[in-house]
Amino acid sequence: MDAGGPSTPGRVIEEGGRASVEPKDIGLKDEDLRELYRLMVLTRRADIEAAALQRQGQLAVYPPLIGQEAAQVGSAFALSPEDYIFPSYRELGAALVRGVDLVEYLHFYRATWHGGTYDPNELRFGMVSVPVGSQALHAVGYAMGVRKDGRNECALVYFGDGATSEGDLHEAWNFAAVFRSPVVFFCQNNQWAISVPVAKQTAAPIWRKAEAYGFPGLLVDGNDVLAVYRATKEAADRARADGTPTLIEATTYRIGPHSTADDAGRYQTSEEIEQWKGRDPIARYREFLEARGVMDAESVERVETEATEAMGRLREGVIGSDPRPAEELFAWVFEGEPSPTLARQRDEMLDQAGGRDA
Ligand SMILES: Cc1ncc(C[n+]2csc(CCOP(=O)(O)OP(=O)(O)O)c2C)c(N)n1
Ligand SMILES: [Mg+2]
Repeated sequence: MDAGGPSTPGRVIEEGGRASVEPKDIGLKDEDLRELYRLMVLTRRADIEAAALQRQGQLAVYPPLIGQEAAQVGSAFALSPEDYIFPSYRELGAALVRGVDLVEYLHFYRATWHGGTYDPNELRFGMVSVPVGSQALHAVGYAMGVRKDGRNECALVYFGDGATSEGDLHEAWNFAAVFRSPVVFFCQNNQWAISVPVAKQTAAPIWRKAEAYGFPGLLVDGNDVLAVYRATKEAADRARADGTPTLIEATTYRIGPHSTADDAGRYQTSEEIEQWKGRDPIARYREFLEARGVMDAESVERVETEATEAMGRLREGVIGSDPRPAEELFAWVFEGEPSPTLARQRDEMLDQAGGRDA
């Protein structure tokens, strides 16, 4: 795909709901188009629900993704089930696409378990990773293993614009290139890293950094779910075929605060937020679907009804979920017996917490 210059991100859905590419030419049938819409709506509703649960004291903290639904759903949907996703902390939408139980996912934000209680290997969706950029190294290491094993899979790692200032990303890019590791580096450039704007993060466009490491980089409109899908599909196919990594920069916007602990009104202007709300990825996609006759008011309403029911179950599940047994914190650090130091720390902690059932 021609990535264009930094001011012309790759796009499929044009003004007025027209498409510059036939969806079937990028492998999407009408039912896939409807599924993408459904997943984006469920993502938004779950995101709003999680933020509300935090306000009600049911979650300790939550980082909203509102505005980034197309970037997450379009990219996760483009992968094969065997491909492994390495998320940061903001990828509830990608988790949902993968079929991760969101109650289990939200255990992390309820502070009742570290990383979520789902099995990362079963759904090939790694644990929530908060140290910025660290998951890029995990993804490359995994992809190096995939290549050595000769498996037809790739890894996709999500990270933000801010993460590109971390050494971890640069090490990951270089290793991936030198060892031809099948990785898709998916940067959601949501314009902010907490209160630091992207202009203070990097002097050069993010997507162009790939060239120096020796693999393709491209810029895509992250609020265009079909453009994101196409770019990710091509990158994943290329990675599986011969181990070529790709860096995708998806331009989008963080409509909400960095997290529920942030006061974004201190640095984001309301004009900027309003401007990006006008580029809402779900409204834009719905306009496209309705213009093609793939969805109508009734099918749109059915998705809302399904989402309302799913959110009721999500609320109930989160509110009803208990802390995990404290000793589990120590259980899987080593395979087999814990080291003597770890066993001592565990026993001390359990004594202080009032016994093994604490
Ligand atoms: C190594 C490290 N440094 C600092 C932090 C604190 N921190 C958490 S998120 C964040 C900003 C990351 O911004 P970006 O990569 O753009 O991702 P976004 O939050 O916008 O999704 C920072 C500095 C951290 N978690 N880890
Ligand atoms: Mg960011």
